[in-house]
Amino acid sequence: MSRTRAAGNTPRAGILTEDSGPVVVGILNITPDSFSDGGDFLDPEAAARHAVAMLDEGAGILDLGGESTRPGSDPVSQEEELQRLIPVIERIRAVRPEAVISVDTYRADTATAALETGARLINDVTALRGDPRMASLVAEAKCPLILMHMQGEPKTMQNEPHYEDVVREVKDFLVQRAECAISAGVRPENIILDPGIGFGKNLEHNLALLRNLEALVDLGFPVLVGASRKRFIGEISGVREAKERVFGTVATTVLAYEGGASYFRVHDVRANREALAVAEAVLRASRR
Ligand code: HH2
Repeated sequence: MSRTRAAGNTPRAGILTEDSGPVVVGILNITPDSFSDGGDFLDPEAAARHAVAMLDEGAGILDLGGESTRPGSDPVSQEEELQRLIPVIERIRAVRPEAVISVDTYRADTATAALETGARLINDVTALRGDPRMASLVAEAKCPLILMHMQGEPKTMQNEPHYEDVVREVKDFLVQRAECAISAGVRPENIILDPGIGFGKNLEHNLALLRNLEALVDLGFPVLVGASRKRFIGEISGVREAKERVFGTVATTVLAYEGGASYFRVHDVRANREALAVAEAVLRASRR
């Protein structure tokens, strides 16, 4: 049976409760080189202010990153990653202790320090392949875990992405990574799956995944979509400036919600939150 959105059939897992609707995940990149907001939030005070603004606009989760994974990016040292993340987590916790903070990292030591400082979710773009200690750490912490698909690695992933059948291959990969997480002791109800829009994927691949999200939703884990401001939106809309790709991003959010996704990782919280509220109301209305 297809799980494509109709009222009341959202898979419940991670931090979702029985009555939570779609969850907006606000992006906070504490980096000098992220593709759309690099350098904007390197100052911990500016980062914390932006975090609070996103919470006020309706973000249910904040996703903090200390290393860009944009195409062509280089990794940073773990020390640098921690120096960027920890002061910002501390500041957010001081002013909004109830905020749900996710950390975008593939390093177990970074995840440990972030969880100790008050983060509650781990967003691993390598789906537990980046650090052999990550699976057991998350299992022990009993925290939600986002498993994302990526072909290749950020430095070279957009050179020539290739698939026979992108939807089937992404689905098979995520099934295998979820099994790996569960066998390491991660609770199934803590797993969130993500097709990894733009990670080793061209325009056609991204569109196929967004159009066929139910292939992932049908696996029974909640699905997160992160299309915000990405290059394929610029290719379609002709908007070159990443920060101005908000309207195209909103289209992906609404369609992904209709396709069954539960979490939406975005830079522009208010626009996506309002669009989701309207989409939710329409989809809850009865159909003749
Ligand atoms: N996309 C980015 C980073 N992390 N995590 C998940 N789970 N899903 C995504 O689609 C995803 C992600 C890339 O976007 P952004 O954080 O805005 O840029 P950068 O990697 O340049 O910091």
